[in-house]
Amino acid sequence: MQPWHRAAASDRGSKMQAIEVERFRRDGFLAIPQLIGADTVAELAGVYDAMLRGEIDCSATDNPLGMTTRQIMVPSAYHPIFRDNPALDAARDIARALLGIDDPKPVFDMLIYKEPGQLATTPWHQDYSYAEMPFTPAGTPVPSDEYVQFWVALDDVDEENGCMHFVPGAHRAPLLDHYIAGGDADYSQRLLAIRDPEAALDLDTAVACPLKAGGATVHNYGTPHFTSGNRTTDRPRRAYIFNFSSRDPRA
Ligand SMILES: O=C(O)CCC(=O)C(=O)O
Repeated sequence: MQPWHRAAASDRGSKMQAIEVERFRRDGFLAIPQLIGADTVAELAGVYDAMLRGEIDCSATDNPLGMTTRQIMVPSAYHPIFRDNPALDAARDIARALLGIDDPKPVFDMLIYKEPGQLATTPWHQDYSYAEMPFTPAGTPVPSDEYVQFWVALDDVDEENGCMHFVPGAHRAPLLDHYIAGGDADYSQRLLAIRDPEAALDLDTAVACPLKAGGATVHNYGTPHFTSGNRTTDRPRRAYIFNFSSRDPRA
C-alpha cells in the first residue's frame, strides 16, 4: 500500500480525500492505515528509543503524564528528526485538506510511551480541556475546526497495548466537564479526564483504532478519546504525537 499522502496526490486519491474530509467533519477523527513507510518508522523509533534511554538528554520535559505515563514533551527541541520528517510532511498535506487552508501551522509535539505492563490508562478527555490551567471550564464552545492532532503508531497497536479509541460525532458540542485525574493543578503534564464518561458520552459507539506501525489517527480539539494501559508482556507502544492549526501559535 502507498503511504496515504502519495495516494492522495493521484486522481483516485483526490476522490478518497474528499470522502475522508467529509467523514472527519462528521466523526471528528480518521484512522490512516499507512502515513509513513517502514524506513521512516525505523528512523523515528531509533531516535525515540535513544530519548527513552536518556542517550539524548530530554530531562527538561521528560515527565510522567499525570504522574503515571512516560511523556516527553517537544521532542523536536532535542533532535532535528522531530522537526522535519516524512510523517510531518504527510500529515501537513492531510491537515491542509482537513482544515481547508494552505499553510497549517505546527503547534506542538510529544511522545507518549507505554511499555509492556504499564497499565495506566489515558482516560476519556477532549484536548481542548488542556487549553487553560488547570482545565478549560465545562460548557466552553470548542473551536473544533481549528486544530488537528496526529497520533502516529511506531509499533503495531491494538486494544491490548493501548491503541486510540474515539467517540464519533461528539466534537461539536460545548466542552464536557473535566477534572484533574493525575498530577497537581499547576503541573503542565497533568492528566485531565471527563467526569463520569459513562453518563456524558455514548460509550457504546466508541471506536477502537488498531493500526500497523506507520499508521496514524487524526482527531480534533473536541473529539473525546481514550487509550488503555499496555496489557501485553512483550509489545511496547510508542506513540509520536503532533498537531497543526489554522491559527499561528505565536500570534
Ligand atoms: O497516547 C495516549 O495515551 C493518549 C494520546 C492523546 O490523548 C492525544 O494524542 O491527544
